Amino acid sequence: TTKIHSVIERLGISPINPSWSTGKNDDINVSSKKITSVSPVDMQDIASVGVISDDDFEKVIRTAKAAYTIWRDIPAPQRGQVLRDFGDTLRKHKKDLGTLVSYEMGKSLQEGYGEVQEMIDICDFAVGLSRQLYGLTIHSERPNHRMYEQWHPLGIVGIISAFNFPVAVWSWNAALALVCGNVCLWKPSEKTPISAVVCQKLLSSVLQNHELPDGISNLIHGGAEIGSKMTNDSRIALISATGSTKMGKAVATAVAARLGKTILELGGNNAMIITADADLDTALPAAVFGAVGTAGQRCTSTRRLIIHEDVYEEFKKKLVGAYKQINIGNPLDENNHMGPLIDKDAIQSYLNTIEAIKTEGGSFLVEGKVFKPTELGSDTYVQPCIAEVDPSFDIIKTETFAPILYIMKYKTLDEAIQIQNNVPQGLSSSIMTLNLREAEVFLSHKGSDCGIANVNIGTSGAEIGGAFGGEKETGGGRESGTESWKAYMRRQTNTINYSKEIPLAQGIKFDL
Ligand code: UN1
Repeated sequence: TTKIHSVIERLGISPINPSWSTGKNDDINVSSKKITSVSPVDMQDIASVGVISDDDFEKVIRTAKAAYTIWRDIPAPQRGQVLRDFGDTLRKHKKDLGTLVSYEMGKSLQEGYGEVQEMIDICDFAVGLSRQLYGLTIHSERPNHRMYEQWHPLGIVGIISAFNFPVAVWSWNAALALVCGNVCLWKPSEKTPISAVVCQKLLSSVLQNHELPDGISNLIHGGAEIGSKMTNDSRIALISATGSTKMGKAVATAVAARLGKTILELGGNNAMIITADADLDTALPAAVFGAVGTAGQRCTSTRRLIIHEDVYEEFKKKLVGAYKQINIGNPLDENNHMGPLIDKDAIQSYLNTIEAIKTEGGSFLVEGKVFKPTELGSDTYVQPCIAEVDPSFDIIKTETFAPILYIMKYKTLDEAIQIQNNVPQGLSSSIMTLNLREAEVFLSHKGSDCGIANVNIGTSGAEIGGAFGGEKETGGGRESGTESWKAYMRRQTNTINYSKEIPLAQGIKFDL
């Protein structure tokens, strides 16, 4: 705790932080409701933020709109330089910010650092992208005409982020949205607002060094009511939301009603298929990290292992052995693999799911339980558990954000793929095999139906260079790499006539 207090001091976190920030201007609305961030590590209060009032929300939107008219005029490569400086700032603060993320969210210190590394990586990506916002040229069917398409920014991009990646997921959205010429309005999870306060401070200082106005990056705080204020506000052109499928459906409905744009990154129910031709020694750490990393609270966490009957017993034994080696405890201690769940509600859904597994007839290879490490005053630590289930169970079709791993048996690859796809979600998937045919079938159109399909690596830990997101109830959005940037821009098709005629398309004659 002395260590975390010096980190909090170095990062300049006040005990009470403003309900909003547009840059150097922010405000503490003393009468506003407060959200106190409590660390799941030891149940200590970290700091508080205010909930934004209606008047302040208007103020923030006004500032953002004004900033947009300036920011969109700055050439994209120069906007890229701002992101480059932000990346360098993050490099400087990686340890401190990573430690805060670990303490506020409860993920292991290594994963806290890893999250900041993802931010640095996306900044690098954004710098390159700032010179590559390419549009196509098209051959016109008319003589002496030229067609092309160009990409323009949208305006205000709203970012609603989840507790499990309190900083990285924001940065994927913000870095691309900003390079594309948009301004951002971020509402972080009310469970992890302090990490967001620090990110906003760091980015604001970079923007100020470039003598840019307030309103390019904006932070507001609140719960679902503020989220719904954003989704219903037609001044926010795009809402990029990460979280549960339930939340995503509410966002999609509200934004669709005003014909706005969304990027949705929702629940996953990710499976690993372990075939008879798998290298079980690599499958084991991949499966265990996928299932217990971030205490099973990644949207890419491995929730289901679909194991060939010939290697089932052998792998089961290895798995149970590996679970005995997992150290659970204070995530700031680098010897621990796994920290706590985020809060009491998460514990409740962990327990409910365990009950549901038992009701359906599942049996536990490693039993789940809640416990309280003696030196820490928190009781949101759990034992990661493994349940043997039948693929027909209902419970395995829902995502529980906890380290509960289902294992099941299969005979043929077709059957394994059918089991893997037979859930409403479609985020990440993987196959462990040294058999080329099996791997290629899994990656083919009749294979995995997920947005992410891996061979011989696990379901979690995607790199920022690829487009990140999934199908079906995962929401269909893509963030981060390849062409995800296009979702933050509007496409405009331009046809230019440099002839002295006015020929019509499709050969239509219109003689005057
Ligand atoms: C999430 O859980 O919302 O692929 C994002 C991964 C990380 C991102 C997860 N790069 O596991």
